[in-house]
Amino acid sequence: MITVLSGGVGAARLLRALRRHDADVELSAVVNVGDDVVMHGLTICPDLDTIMYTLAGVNNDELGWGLAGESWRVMQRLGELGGDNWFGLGDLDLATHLYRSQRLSHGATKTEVTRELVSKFGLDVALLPVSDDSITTEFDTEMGPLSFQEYFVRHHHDVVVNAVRVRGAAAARLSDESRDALERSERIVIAPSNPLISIDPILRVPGVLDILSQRRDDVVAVSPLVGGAALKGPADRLMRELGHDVNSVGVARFYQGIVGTMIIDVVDANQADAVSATGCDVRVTTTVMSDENHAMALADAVRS
Ligand code: FO1
Repeated sequence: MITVLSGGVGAARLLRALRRHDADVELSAVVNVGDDVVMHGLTICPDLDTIMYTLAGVNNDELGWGLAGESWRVMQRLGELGGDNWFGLGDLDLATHLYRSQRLSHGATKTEVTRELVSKFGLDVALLPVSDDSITTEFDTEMGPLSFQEYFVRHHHDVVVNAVRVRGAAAARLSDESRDALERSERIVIAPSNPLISIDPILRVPGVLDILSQRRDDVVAVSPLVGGAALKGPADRLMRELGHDVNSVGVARFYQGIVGTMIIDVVDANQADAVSATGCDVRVTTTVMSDENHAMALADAVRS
């Protein structure tokens, strides 16, 4: 069994590669819920949905979120009515949020609803919200406090961030399913997701750090920075603004004590010694899953 600590796109691609690499391995993902948001009364779980849509092969590759072949009639009409439409909910995507929200309002947990959706999408990967309790990532910025999606979508993550807060994480209960996956897996992988806003909210849930530090030799992290830059999103900018080195060494320091092996990109081969000096093994391979061969190479590195 392999369990992947997951944010959105990078984790989705890694999970897809791991599934293609070995059709039989038991795969699960412990997924960040700090980006989750209630909009128009609907509960939206961007990381869970990005992974689900990607594994089902129905994701919108250009946008990196939402569904392929999407239309936007509801948002257009909402705008005409003067409603908030800066957070784009496609007509097809809305069905997922309606389904989830109705089930939650009837007392189902996020874990249960996700299991139902995963089964309806015909997937054989267990997608596990790290907790069923409310966890909300927020930013202190030059504009004042912003919610995750205000920062990320409304302001295009183009605002100086002074601090990140993960409200609710310290009091959240690690779901039984997530705990079981983390304890039972022979390999735990930290996906090439944003360490500060995708992985950290998972690490802050009580119990996760203890399990990872005890199982350190089985934990492999893939650096999301290549040549000092993130492939997508604000990881590089946030690392700089929050005082971390903006390279794989900075990522390795962030994960110090919980990771036995860091996988860094060939572009960063010259950082291998400095990464290793943080106290972990280093594997150098291609980490950019730009085509099937590269994705398989990364899956190989993660498993070996
Ligand atoms: N990202 C955007 O950049 N613009 C959007 O309008 C947007 C809408 C959206 C709707 C549903 C969903 O599941 C995700 C959505 N995202 C959108 C992506 C998402 O908010 C972020 O990429 C993640 O939260 C960061 O991991």
